[in-house]
Amino acid sequence: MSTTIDNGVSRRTFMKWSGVAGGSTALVATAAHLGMPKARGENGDEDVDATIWSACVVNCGSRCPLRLQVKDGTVVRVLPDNTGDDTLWNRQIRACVRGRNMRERIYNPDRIKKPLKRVGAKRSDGEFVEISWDEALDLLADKLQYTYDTYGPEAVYKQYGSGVWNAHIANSGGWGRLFNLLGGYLGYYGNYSYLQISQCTRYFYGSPDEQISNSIEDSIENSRLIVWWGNNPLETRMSGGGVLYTATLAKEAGVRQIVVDPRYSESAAVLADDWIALRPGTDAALVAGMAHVMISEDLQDQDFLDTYCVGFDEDHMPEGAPKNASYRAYIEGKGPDGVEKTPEWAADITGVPASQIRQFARDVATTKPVNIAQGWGPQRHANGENQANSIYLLAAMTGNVGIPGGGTGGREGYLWPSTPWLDDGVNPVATTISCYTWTDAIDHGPEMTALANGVQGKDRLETGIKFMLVYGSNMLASQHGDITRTREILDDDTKCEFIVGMDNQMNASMKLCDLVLPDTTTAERWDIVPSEYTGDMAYEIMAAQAIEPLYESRSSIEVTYELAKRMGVGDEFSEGKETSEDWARWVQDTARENNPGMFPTFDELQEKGVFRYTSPDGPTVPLKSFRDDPEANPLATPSGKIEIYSSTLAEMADTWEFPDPVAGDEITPIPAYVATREGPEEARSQEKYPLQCIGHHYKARTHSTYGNLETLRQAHQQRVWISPKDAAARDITSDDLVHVYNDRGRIAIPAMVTPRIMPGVISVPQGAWIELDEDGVDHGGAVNMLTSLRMTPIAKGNGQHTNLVQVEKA
Ligand SMILES: Nc1nc2c(c(=O)[nH]1)N[C@H]1C(S)=C(S)[C@@H](COP(=O)(O)OP(=O)(O)OC[C@H]3O[C@@H](n4cnc5c(=O)[nH]c(N)nc54)[C@H](O)[C@@H]3O)O[C@H]1N2
Ligand SMILES: Nc1nc2c(c(=O)[nH]1)N[C@H]1C(S)=C(S)[C@@H](COP(=O)(O)OP(=O)(O)OC[C@H]3O[C@@H](n4cnc5c(=O)[nH]c(N)nc54)[C@H](O)[C@@H]3O)O[C@H]1N2
Ligand code: SF4
Ligand SMILES: [Mo]
Repeated sequence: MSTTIDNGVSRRTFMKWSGVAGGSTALVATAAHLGMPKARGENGDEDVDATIWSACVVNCGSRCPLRLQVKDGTVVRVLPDNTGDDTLWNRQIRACVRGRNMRERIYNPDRIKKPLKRVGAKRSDGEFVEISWDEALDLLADKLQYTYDTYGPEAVYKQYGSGVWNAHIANSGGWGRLFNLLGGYLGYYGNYSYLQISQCTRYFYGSPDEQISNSIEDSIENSRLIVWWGNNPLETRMSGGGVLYTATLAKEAGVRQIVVDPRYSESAAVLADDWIALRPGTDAALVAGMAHVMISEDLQDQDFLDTYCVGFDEDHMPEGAPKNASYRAYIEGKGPDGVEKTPEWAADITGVPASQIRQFARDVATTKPVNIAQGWGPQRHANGENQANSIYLLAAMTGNVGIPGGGTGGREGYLWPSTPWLDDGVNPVATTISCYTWTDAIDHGPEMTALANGVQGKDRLETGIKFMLVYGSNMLASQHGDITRTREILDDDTKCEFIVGMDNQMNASMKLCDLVLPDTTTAERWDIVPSEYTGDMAYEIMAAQAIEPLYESRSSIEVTYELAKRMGVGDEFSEGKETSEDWARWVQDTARENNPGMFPTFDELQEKGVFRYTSPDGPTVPLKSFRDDPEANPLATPSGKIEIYSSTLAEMADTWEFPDPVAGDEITPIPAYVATREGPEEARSQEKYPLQCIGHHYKARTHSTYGNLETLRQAHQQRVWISPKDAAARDITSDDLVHVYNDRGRIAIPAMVTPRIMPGVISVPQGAWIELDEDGVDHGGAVNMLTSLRMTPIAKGNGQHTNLVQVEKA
């Protein structure tokens, strides 16, 4: 008998009784409504059997401990961290509204209960039968072996997925280790978070990844100004252990703060002394306008530029560069385009008044030191690479790089954890694709080349993706671009022949798989959880098993071990470790071995719950050694200096191929402003899709995770931000149901009419759970119905914030 897997609680029903559309008189969802076990009172240890240290491990950029109180084998209460205090270096790592509702995720009706096998004719039919674990593992082993035998390891793909990113063991769940033992798999480079900045930084700073800036701990002490550039830490770093807390302390310490964002974000509202509202995708033009002011008023740090950089002016160009190719020539209108980049020129593109550009330029150039902390919103655009490099450039022009209180123009710095992740071993396959191009690799893999598609390690792919693992990921149907086109590609099962998913919630991507495996939640297994982007206070959290696995769920590391045994590599896989607890002990023992005298024992950590540590070198000041002695500590760029003009980029501009180019398919050796497909110019030049649509990361969810919690759906509604001007032109008032659409898709979503977003721009909080109707309209409000699969020019990445749309009343 086949069953269509549904979400359990009907969301439409919920929308009615919670008053989402009306925006008032919301009922509070009770445990009984949600089908969860009864909760205990608010506080204290009375009447519970145990209080167990656990954690929220989603990829929100922070991490939080949770104390799970258990009674009769059930989690009855979730309590936050109670170690530490309110001081900077010993701060309490208080969980946000999401983690505190963890019970609702553990006991959610969407939990996958048993292995499921597709029986629908098409993947998108979403029809499954329940099967046993034995059948599931046999099927999986067969398909995997068949793929290796028929197509070779390059046909095996492990999909990007960040749902368990920061648990040392669950992160890979053993899948990479297993595939490596079996012959390897096609890897990807970069990530959806910061693919563009991670690829372009190597040309600017010579760093193989994004170049972080000074930490906010350093800024509290030493900065006179922090510029949050396309950066919204109050919403994207919500843990009490992270930047939400340090940024607020910086505010209390009197450090001036400016936010550059098309939206008056939570960070703008709470932190900012000034808000610079610009059109999305135009940051490089704003920087150019500011550079014009600095040059005209001689405010740039010329000594720094002369000593540490190449490419700023004609006297400091790398050998072989053409005349008038410097950044200064570009600003003064002496470059190939012949256009002077005056504040008025920049105002026309960015929407920021010229007077404000002048003032902002003077502020940034004359307030010393300043930490320009760049978020990843600017680089998630069709011209994301130049956006990111232009913001770096501003830090260099003002001489803030490598000094206390200053910064590189990258994202606020942190201390990377010293605890080890599960060892995946070495992938025998060297070929990789950009993480955004897997739909291409399924659709027409063998046509993908190094020069046109960014294939690395090989000139051309030999085969398309034939087998795909989707673990801790909602990429197939929610988080990748262009949901409708992606579903079409996946529905053709002659292309990707087998898809296996493993999750603990029946998300929309699981519904597109051929085999679905029920994972445990963190509460049902052991792990060790490291901090991540939490600033200079790093920590580790004990995530102990609090309850037995629900239903027939099994932890991934135990499932991959079973599979390894079936496929003849059991011993190599386990090296004596069989359970999640064995592996958690291995993490702690290895951390202790690698860092003598530093970490507590496994048993001590189980008692303490949280262990905090800091760097003996003090707060993070990146590139300090380069600043102190550039001869002795050159950067890894060809010149050893900061390359404002990059000869490597110039060469790529000549050799890389752009088949069927659109506006923006262009590489420039300097961080020039490049007008792209679906940018502000195009918005103005036609009437069909006149609004720029971005999709900010939202406090209701971490991407799609927590998106099926009724409590959070009530607390933080899914609504599209639209300015009063654009709303009035369409006769829209707040809470009206509107349609947002373009040629790629259509969503139905309530409006939030607000002056907190600039005219001409709308924002759909990203990550909503899709609810497609028969016509392919999404009633969940998922922004990726509107986004494009087109790659950015250098990184071949996800310009998912670059979209043009129209909005109309439903
Ligand atoms: N339009 C647009 N799209 C975007 C972005 C954007 O800004 N705009 N942002 C991009 C970014 S930065 C990212 S990182 C990606 C994120 O995209 P994803 O990595 O797909 O993140 P989630 O949507 O949170 O999906 C994570 C999945 O992991 C599951 N999970 C949680 N815990 C466990 C567990 O213990 N075991 C298993 N097996 N699964 C678990 C969750 O249930 C969820 O289904 O989205 C990208 N997509
Ligand atoms: N609550 C919550 N926290 C999260 C996540 C989540 O989903 N929810 N996701 C986590 C993950 S995986 C990541 S990668 C990070 C993402 O962190 P970011 O990528 O920094 O987050 P975004 O919201 O995409 O963008 C940050 C800000 O940039 C603005 N912006 C968009 N386009 C432009 C532009 O062209 N120029 C400028 N100047 N600003 C622009 C947006 O309005 C937004 O306020 O957040 C992490 N934290
Ligand atoms: S979502 Fe992030 S900030 Fe919130 S509880 Fe989880 S780890 Fe902490
Ligand atoms: Mo991300």
